[in-house]
Amino acid sequence: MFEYAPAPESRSVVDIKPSYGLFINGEFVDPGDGGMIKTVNPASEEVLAEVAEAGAQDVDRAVRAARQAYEQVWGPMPGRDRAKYLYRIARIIQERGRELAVLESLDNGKPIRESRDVDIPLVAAHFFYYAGWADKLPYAGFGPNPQPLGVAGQVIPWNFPLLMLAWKIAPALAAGNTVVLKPAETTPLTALLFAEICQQADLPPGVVNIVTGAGATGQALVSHDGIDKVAFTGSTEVGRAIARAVAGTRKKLTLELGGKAANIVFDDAPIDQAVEGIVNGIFFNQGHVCCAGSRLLVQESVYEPVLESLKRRMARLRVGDPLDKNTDIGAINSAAQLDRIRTLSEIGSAEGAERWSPPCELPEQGFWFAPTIFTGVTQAHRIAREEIFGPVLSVLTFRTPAEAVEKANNTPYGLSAGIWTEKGSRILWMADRLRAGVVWANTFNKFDPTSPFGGYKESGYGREGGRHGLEAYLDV
Ligand code: TAP
Repeated sequence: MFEYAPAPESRSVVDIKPSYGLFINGEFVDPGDGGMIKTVNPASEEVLAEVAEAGAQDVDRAVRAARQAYEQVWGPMPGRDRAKYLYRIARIIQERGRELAVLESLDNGKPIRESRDVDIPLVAAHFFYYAGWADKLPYAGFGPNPQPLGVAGQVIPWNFPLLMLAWKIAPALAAGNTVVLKPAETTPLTALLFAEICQQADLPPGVVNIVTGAGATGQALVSHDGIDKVAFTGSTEVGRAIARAVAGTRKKLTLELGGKAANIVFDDAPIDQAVEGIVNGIFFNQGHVCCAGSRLLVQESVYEPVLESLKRRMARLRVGDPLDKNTDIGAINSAAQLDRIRTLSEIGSAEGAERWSPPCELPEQGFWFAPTIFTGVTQAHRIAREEIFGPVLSVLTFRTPAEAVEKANNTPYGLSAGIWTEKGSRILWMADRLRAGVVWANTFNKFDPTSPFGGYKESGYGREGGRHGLEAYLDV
């Protein structure tokens, strides 16, 4: 597994400061009523920096700055001028792409190949895409004069730190809102670098405010009276608490929550191509993906060849240093997440499923988990029902397309699904019946800023991306 290790991408391309304040009203300021928290590199457990933990007063200061910027500058600004700022931000993201990718891999643990080739290009693409909408809102199909909502409070998770920021900030700003965003406690650094990019782009002070901190900071933000809109991505449990907190207020709410997607392989699918899609579906980003294909449904007649080929492919996956360009699976983002993955995997074995991982040496320091599959899984098993949010795949079988649909839909979630088959008619038949916000056919984990993304059932409501993503930030 570790035959050859070329020089890792140098971390010297990024300048990490020992300590960061909060980004409020266009400048970095010390927290008034909060303390400091450390953020670590999950691949080494080395402390990367300390960041401010915003208290309720700090959040209040950020919301006031956002309100003033909304009323005096950003709200009244013509769309074509807002677009100029968004294009400028998009270009700076491209120019500083290498720095952003290295910082993302250091703070999150994801392989540099993914942060460099997937995350950062998509971040820039979101800003370019929504910049294009800023002066065309009257033509977006929401009536002749859609209005911004005001100040948006946005809370994001740690799995795609900068990409989730882009999904939230780009449409909000294009529609004329100002924002206060809280990144996840374990991955604040690229949001703070983004704050520097806002300064570099001369974005008017207060349009974007970044308040770092833990859950309590998020809670203070979503329950603040001065915000008009809450956008949250994270767990279903916290999403429920937020829905309760905003119920009966004037705040509009969108929720992007968990998932337990079925990746469905029919017997006519090209096996090698399907296996690549299975691997990408569950091992991309260590499986820390809300729409990960974490339940593999294989048609019984091809179960043996698919499993054999999948195991062969898994044996070639390289787990290790996220900054090494040959790494396929990086570090698990935190000790807490590693613990959750371990616990659910042990429950999988205890409930009778058969566990398999390729031979795999894991580094001693840091948080690691070998790519793992469970076979002999039934729908009653917890590993088939609960989101593991790690590199762990549960394998089930089916006989008929109707049974595949029934099993795929047998989950409280409904974010995504994948279908592998040569038959176009079957793809359409399945897509009509799968209760999932996104259905991929003969591919998986494909994202594009022009496509709306979001869930059914307990995966949340509202859409991000595409024209639909604007609606969440407009009074239509
Ligand atoms: P959460 O624990 O829900 O955290 C998400 C964010 O909310 C973090 O910034 C967190 O702060 C903050 N937060 C925690 N408690 C809060 C509260 N009471 N009020 C307001 N904010 C609060 O989720 P996570 O562990 O970061 O992410 C994993 C989950 O997110 C998975 O279930 C995954 O499926 C889901 N997810 C969904 C999507 C989409 S698009 N549907 C995308 C990514 C992830 P701290 O980080 O400081 O705790």
